[in-house]
Amino acid sequence: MVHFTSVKDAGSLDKAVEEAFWIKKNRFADSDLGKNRTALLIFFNSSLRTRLSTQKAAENLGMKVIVLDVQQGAWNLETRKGVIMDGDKPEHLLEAIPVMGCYADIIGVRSFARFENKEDDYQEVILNQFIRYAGKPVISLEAATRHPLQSFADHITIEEFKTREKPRIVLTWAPHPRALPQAVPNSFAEWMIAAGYHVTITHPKGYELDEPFTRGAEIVYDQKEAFRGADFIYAKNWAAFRDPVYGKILNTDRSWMVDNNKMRLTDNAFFMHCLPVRRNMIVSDEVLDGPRSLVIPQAANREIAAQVVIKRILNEISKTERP
Ligand code: SN0
Repeated sequence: MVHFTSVKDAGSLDKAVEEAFWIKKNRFADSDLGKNRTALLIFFNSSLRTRLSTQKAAENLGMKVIVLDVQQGAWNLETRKGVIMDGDKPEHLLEAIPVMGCYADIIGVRSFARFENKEDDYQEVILNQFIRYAGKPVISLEAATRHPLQSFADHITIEEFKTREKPRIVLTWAPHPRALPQAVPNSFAEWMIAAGYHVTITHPKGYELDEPFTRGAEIVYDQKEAFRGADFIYAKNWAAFRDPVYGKILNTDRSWMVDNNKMRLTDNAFFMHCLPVRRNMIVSDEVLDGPRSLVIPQAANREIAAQVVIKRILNEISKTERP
């Protein structure tokens, strides 16, 4: 594995989960693997879990970690190509990326969809510039269209809690006051389908996701119908994908919130969310604080997912460096 940006970079998912379970029990078994190596984590957007869990995972493997929050203290970075830089952005990504590559063995990047230009977002312009110009392995810490470390952690969590071979997973849209990216639902759907689970997606009309991510899932517009028989409910808000309303909020229908009444329609399902979650918008307190909520185990598995990915990359680096 050279870069990690989607489920495709995980290879066999059975093996990835098996490796995750092993690492969970043997977190410090490879604490020399990353000796004298540096992970640079770059954030264009806020973070709590991703920042902490990725740093922790890299440190478990003996790496040194530098975190750069672009909003706080770094030069404001120009990302558009071919512009005259007479505005408020003193440095271009085209120099910043190879410079960062000089100081790091692995680069993690968080860069959300900007909702300014759908093509730029869906072509992953920023992430791909890192891949092209850093000269080092790149890990997506949530890019414009995917959040693969989250989906991997979600997969590990489902494997820990499932009671049948192929559980019924329901991804439900839920209301939110702001327009949020499609990265988490895209990536979750894509990963769960690749894992071979039975996947249903429910959302109000108009919130259809980009089809390549959801191919293989059943789309049900009636949320209650979708919840029947579910083993896992995964809630998430996202803004519209389709033109001409890309990145817009179409509907804030509060009746889509996940509450105990809806959870009763399921097969005693677990509740999942990637966090941060807006209480009593996305999900009621009673569900989030209830016995079937998995949001904390999911977050705990972020460290494990990141450690599997970083370990594989470190192994790859040592292989290629060997004479
Ligand atoms: C991000 C998202 O992609 O939806 C990160 C999720 C891991 N979430 C937010 O930006 C939430 C912001 C808010 O105002 O609640």
